Amino acid sequence: MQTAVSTSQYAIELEDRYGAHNYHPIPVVLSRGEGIHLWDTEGKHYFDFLSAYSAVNQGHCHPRIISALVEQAQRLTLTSRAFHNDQLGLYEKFVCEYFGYDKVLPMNTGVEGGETAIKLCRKWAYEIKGVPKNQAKIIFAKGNFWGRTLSAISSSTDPSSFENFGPYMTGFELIPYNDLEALAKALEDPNVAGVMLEPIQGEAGVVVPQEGYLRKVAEMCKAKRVLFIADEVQTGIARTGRRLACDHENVKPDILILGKALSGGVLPVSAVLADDEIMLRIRPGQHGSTYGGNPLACAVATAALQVVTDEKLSENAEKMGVLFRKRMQKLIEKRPDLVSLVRGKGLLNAIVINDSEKSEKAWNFCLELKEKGLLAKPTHGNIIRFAPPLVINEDELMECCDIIEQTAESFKQ
Ligand code: IF1
Repeated sequence: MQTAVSTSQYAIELEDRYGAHNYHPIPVVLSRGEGIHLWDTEGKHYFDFLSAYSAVNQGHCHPRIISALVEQAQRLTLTSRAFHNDQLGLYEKFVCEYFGYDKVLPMNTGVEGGETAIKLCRKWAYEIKGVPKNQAKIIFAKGNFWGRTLSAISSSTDPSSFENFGPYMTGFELIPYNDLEALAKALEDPNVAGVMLEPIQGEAGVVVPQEGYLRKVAEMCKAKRVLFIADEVQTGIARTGRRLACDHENVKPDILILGKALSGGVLPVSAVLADDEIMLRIRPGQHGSTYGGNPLACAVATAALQVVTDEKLSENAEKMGVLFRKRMQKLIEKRPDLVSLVRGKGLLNAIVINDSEKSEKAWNFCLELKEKGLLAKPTHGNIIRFAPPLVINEDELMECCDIIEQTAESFKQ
């Protein structure tokens, strides 16, 4: 049985022949990762500036996380929740104390976290707030992305996410992101149960709301007895220079959704955190998942969070982010024809290529970056997200900025 493909070309051919065509990847076939480094099947080196969409904040194959994985994998990987296991309670205590909540509901993928949060919110609305049955409304922001399930795409404003997948989930309402007036208007409906937002919209192109937006959202929700649900699947776990992006404004969401880097990119682990008034609305047998809270995930997630603390990844993300945006600002001054702006927090940043949304420029720029040994991918059209693992040091960051600058200098389009 072949353990790895012989050449990149062969790998791509196999995927094309046998795999669903639900992605259009940058043409590179990766075979090894370590920290911020990736190598393709031919041994060519790359700096990773996507971090698997912020799932690899701790760096590829972090030794402490891998050893937690290997050690637990040789003992017990999955019991299902039909029985207890000796990892779950310890992990639940650790993660609740880490983020300051009464309880956690463990799931696997980020979108399952979103589905779980919405179920908790609706149930709380019917049983505590007194919203009439099946009338609960959840408010989302236009431009949101929280996954690919039928509920998630029912709140999407991106046709590539929802087109021809209807009919859609009801009870979802959309308002413009970063628009408090629109939120105030939407909150006049007494049946609103929750407002679910990304603190920074990732897929929309790293859209950072005005200072104080999250705090105002939380205050307005509280005043109307509506739950503020923060989707920190991409912005959480030190990515934006704080433990959570909500920490920039000292906001504690009523329901917190985590995923991706919760496991340091080793296996899918997500979590929904809330205090008892909300979390205890779900009674035994009313929600769950085969792998949710499995001992392997508990051991890996504990190690992944420990690494974030011990290696001060939030502080490093904050510091490196300032340096990165300074360098991109210089690039904008040199090549305003190519790059119009840089935005982001911590090490979740994006540059906007000075061209229409439909242009191929951002894609072609990423192909050039790949040739020069740096991997990134456009989000929408003309926006390139830059999100390296949070373990990157200043010298490495400067070297990567040099690559981006050299690519821009030689980029004629
Ligand atoms: C793909 C995008 C990013 C997320 C937020 C929940 C989820 C995601 C804020 C769901 C997942 C992933 C999905 C992945 C690519 C990536 C992505 F381009 F799709 F939109 F990051 F921006 N909340 N985002 O970003 O988590 O169920 O995937 O574990 O679908 O291609 P998941």
